[in-house]
Amino acid sequence: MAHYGRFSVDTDGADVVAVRPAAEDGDPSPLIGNVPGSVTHPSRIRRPAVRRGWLEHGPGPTALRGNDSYVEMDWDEFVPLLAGELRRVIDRHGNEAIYGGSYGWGSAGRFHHAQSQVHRFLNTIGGYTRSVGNYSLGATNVVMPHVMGSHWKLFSRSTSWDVIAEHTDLLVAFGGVPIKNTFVNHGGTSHHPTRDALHRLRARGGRIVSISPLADDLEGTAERLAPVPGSDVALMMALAHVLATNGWHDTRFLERYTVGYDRFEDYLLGRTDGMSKSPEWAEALTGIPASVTRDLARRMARSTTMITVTFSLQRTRHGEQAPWMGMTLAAMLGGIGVPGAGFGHGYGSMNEPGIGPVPYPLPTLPQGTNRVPTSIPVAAVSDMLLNPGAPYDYDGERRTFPDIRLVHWAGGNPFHHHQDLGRLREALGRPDTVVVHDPFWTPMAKHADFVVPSTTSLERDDLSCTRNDPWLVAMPAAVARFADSKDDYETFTLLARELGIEQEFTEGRNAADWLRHLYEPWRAFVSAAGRVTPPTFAEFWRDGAFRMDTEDDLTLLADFRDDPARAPLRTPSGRLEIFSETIDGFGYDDCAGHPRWYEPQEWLHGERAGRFPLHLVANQPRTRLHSQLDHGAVSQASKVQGREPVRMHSDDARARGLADGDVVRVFNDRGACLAGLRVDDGLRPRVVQLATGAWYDPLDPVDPRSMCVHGNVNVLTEDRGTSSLAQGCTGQHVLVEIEKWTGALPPVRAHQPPEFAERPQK
Ligand SMILES: Nc1nc2c(c(=O)[nH]1)N[C@H]1C(S)=C(S)[C@@H](COP(=O)(O)OP(=O)(O)OC[C@H]3O[C@@H](n4cnc5c(=O)[nH]c(N)nc54)[C@H](O)[C@@H]3O)O[C@H]1N2
Ligand SMILES: Nc1nc2c(c(=O)[nH]1)N[C@H]1C(S)=C(S)[C@@H](COP(=O)(O)OP(=O)(O)OC[C@H]3O[C@@H](n4cnc5c(=O)[nH]c(N)nc54)[C@H](O)[C@@H]3O)O[C@H]1N2
Ligand SMILES: [Mo]
Repeated sequence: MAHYGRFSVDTDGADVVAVRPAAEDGDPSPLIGNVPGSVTHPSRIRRPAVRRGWLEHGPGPTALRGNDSYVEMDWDEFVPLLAGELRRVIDRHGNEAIYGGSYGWGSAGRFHHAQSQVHRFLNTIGGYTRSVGNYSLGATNVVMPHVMGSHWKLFSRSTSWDVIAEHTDLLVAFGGVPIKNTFVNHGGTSHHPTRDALHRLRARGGRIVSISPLADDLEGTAERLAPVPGSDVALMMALAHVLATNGWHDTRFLERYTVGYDRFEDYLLGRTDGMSKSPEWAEALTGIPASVTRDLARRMARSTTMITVTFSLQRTRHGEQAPWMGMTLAAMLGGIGVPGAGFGHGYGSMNEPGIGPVPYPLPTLPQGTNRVPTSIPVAAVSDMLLNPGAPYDYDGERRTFPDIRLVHWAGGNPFHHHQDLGRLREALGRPDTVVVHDPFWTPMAKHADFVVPSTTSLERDDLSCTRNDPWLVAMPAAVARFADSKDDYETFTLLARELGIEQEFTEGRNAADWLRHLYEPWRAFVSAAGRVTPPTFAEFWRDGAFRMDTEDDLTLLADFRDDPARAPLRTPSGRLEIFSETIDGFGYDDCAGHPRWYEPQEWLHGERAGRFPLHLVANQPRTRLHSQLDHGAVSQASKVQGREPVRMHSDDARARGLADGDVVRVFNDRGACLAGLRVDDGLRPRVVQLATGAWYDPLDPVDPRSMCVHGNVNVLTEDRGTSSLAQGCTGQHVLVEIEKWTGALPPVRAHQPPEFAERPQK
């Protein structure tokens, strides 16, 4: 099982040679095609390694990270060296000086989950500075609990695909419903129902409106609106304006289930700021004719309408506004809690929304307790490393950044997920020591002082399951461990032994014991709850899978609609908060008490567009999961002369003298990368698209702002939070210019290991 689907493999003993999707998946993900050959790929980390400069000069800030050679060594030598450095940092600076946020997706599997393992280990040695939130939903995770009482319910208890297929007449999809993203769900996914559900909706006569700069964000027939990227909230405001001015809004619903509509309406109609958010007002921002907006609003008011907003819309500056305004618009239509109507968030972002949840907890590795209270919003990592002691705002608090001396990473790739990689490289030069566990020589591993060779999920026994999927799946090791790699659990066990805390970390169990230990108490709990009786561990392992029950045919917030007094929301008012006293009380100038239109910086109407006239959408890759297995066959087949493809409308290509297949330079004032041009008239003119995930490959590793020759879009993006409220990731949008690359074509070395060196003489 992988995050992108369930499959079985053929091996030659050392590596996977073929993959077959699970039989019950009617629409398997092509991403599994990246797996063959990955276990023994030349980019695997063979042995523990330490950066040469660290061995020579010891811990300390350095510009050499990302620009140095490595000394391979035995585990026997490596473990005491790393344990000694952890001990030194704790003794001298305290546990708060360890940053163990370690954001990232790692691999599927409940026990060998790298992030859980590193957190459990760091908790055992006294705690660490952690991160809160994620890159996926940075804004949503903070704003929606204030205004809807929860964020996770939006996904895990979302209206089921079956209900949408059967009841929705009009699906208005901000960001479309991109099938490519539904290949994936965190923790694994056994079937892919989205395409079929959309097909059934249409077959019933339902209509879909895809609102997106990219035509292929919705497959099959749909009406399409392509507003200026970043202007969706203005379009939603205009739709709300038409409802309000025609009296088509559901005042009974608003009175009974929401608070603060009046204050919002004062803003909407321009009573507070003299600016009516009319379709004509919006047209100047969105480029969508006012008549089209009026017509759509009328249809929305007359039909069973589901409004859905992809995650991408909140991964931009002021990202809080899109889900909040989407909820507000759905509340005005009055359909929240009605089958097939209301609000959804993330249909087409992940395979989770629309699939029923398992109604009991899942087997989970306990991470222990963190005795360090310090945390940062996850996307503030460079800010923290560069500005120890500096103040910042977050969710109503005024906080200060801790002083980090050691960064410990397992299961994530900041050179994939973070913005402004030039700035990240400077930030990674600050701590005394950087530790990275990964199976592969990723760019992050190439910036580490201690490089720990991890196994992949194909080399170890594990079990997988996730909240919104019926299958608990055994993941027996398929091949032998590669070279000198170890499971992260084993590495942490060795480190714990060296530090004298092995018993606390392992509780006397090896990995096989732990699998049974996660499973059997869970089995007892579920059996006692009386719904199903899972098989014994031995039976489960023999059969390879167990089908749990899921709650199907859900309608989001149906219980709240039935009886808001009995099933209140966990907001201060118990209702949907169109106006939030709490948020208003924070007094932020970039996130007020009700949804508002804020003009972004990275967009086509702004001043910056004069210098960088193309709006780049940095979305999720169709051909891989993030940066994982970028060297796999499916990912490689999409590259153009070895570079990540960038898509552009033919008008824009012609204006620049560019042709399909050209290598181009994509640039702005933060950085530049090479990419391979694909001309595609499915894009809105002046919008270009370059997915995340090409491994960072600097032409000159000495220069932190060097051009990436491979096409990593995050050399271009701005490292700035969504707002003072959530400080979420804003990597989705960036302004750029593109020109033909006329120089010699530099080789792509991203998937090669670094230089190895002899041990320095002291
Ligand atoms: N510009 C821009 N940037 C973005 C986004 C965007 O829209 N635009 N999207 C953001 C989003 S939503 C996300 S979720 C992030 C994703 O960012 P990440 O989750 O950091 O990306 P991955 O490539 O999945 O990194 C996982 C790493 O774990 C390693 N790994 C796999 N198995 C194991 C294991 O068993 N042990 C260890 N130690 N390591 C393992 C893999 O080799 C890989 O290097 O990116 C974000 N970045
Ligand atoms: N194949 C694949 N699937 C994945 C992942 C992956 O790496 N690969 N990653 C997974 C993860 S971790 C996450 S969090 C989700 C992320 O899910 P999302 O963030 O929703 O995914 P994206 O592909 O980044 O964006 C979806 C679409 O939104 C559109 N869009 C962008 N900006 C705007 C805008 O301003 N207005 C409108 N109307 N539309 C806009 C883009 O055209 C884009 O294709 O995806 C998951 N699914
Ligand atoms: Mo994500």
